[in-house]
Amino acid sequence: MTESGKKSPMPSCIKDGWFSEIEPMWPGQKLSIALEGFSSDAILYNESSEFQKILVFKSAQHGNVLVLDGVIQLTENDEFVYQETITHLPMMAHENPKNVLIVGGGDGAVLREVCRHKSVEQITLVEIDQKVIDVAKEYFAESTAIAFDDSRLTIVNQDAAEFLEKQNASDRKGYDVIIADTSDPVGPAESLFDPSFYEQMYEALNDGGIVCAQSECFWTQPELIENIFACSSDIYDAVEYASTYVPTFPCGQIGFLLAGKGNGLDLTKPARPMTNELKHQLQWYTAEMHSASFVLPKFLEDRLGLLRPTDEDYEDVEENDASEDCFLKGCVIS
Ligand code: SPD
Repeated sequence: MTESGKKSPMPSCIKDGWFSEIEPMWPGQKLSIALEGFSSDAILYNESSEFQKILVFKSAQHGNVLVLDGVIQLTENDEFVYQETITHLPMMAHENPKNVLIVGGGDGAVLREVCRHKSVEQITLVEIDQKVIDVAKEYFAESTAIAFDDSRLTIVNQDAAEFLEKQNASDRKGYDVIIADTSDPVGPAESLFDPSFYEQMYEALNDGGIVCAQSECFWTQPELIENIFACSSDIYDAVEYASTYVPTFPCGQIGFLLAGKGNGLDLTKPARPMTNELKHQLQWYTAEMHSASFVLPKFLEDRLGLLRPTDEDYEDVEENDASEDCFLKGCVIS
């Protein structure tokens, strides 16, 4: 039933008890997830907000699933991978993050992860669609939407590009970390993939500040990634691309653009040790995972123009050396 009491039409992405994700950004493929009991009774919410179609259903194997405009945003079963990666990469690459901006993130999961950091004093969450927050509080109350009561949080319902433009024109203090937890660049998040938004985020950072933005799948969107990486390299002082695995996202893969303001930043390593408390709370992120996220396939490194060691960086060892190791600037590679 809709909120006005009328029966909602069955969404076209659900047929015979299966949800199928079909999107022109990834033509020729569709991930399908079974509804619990293969029944439309498992549809928990199916309404259009001012900005998008919002669907929540209970799945057979993946817990509750949040879908915006027909695209999976999270399943309760695997969401921790994406949320921990997009959050703790920038939070741990920063030495002491105090003021954090979350762009989007209405499901509350990035907020949940940011709140684990005791150094944080202020969190601003700019979500254009309050309905996503309301739906998350109702249907993801025990998984993603558990930190909306945190006293450090301010919620703003506004387009994040407009929000930053206005804020940058004022003399408000900047952010240490900005996390752009957006949907795909179709619909309400389109403006958040524009180079001008990357400029706005740079301006909104403190010195030493770090941006981490959802940056799509390298199998389906390599051009978009290449463009965002190139434009960010013109704007920021340090730029990297990280990748992780999310089984219910297209091709099971999603990437993140990390970019920093200031000299001497190394985004590819944690800047400090994790507390034992944080270690125990997480399921995916570790210091090793942090570095490993930046190991990319050769074709993507080539597209992004990332420098790899050349043959001249290697020295062959003596032919009679039984180990046949070679040496790269002091590292042994067997
Ligand atoms: N193609 C799916 C990209 C979804 C990214 N947003 C996920 C939001 C989870 N907090």
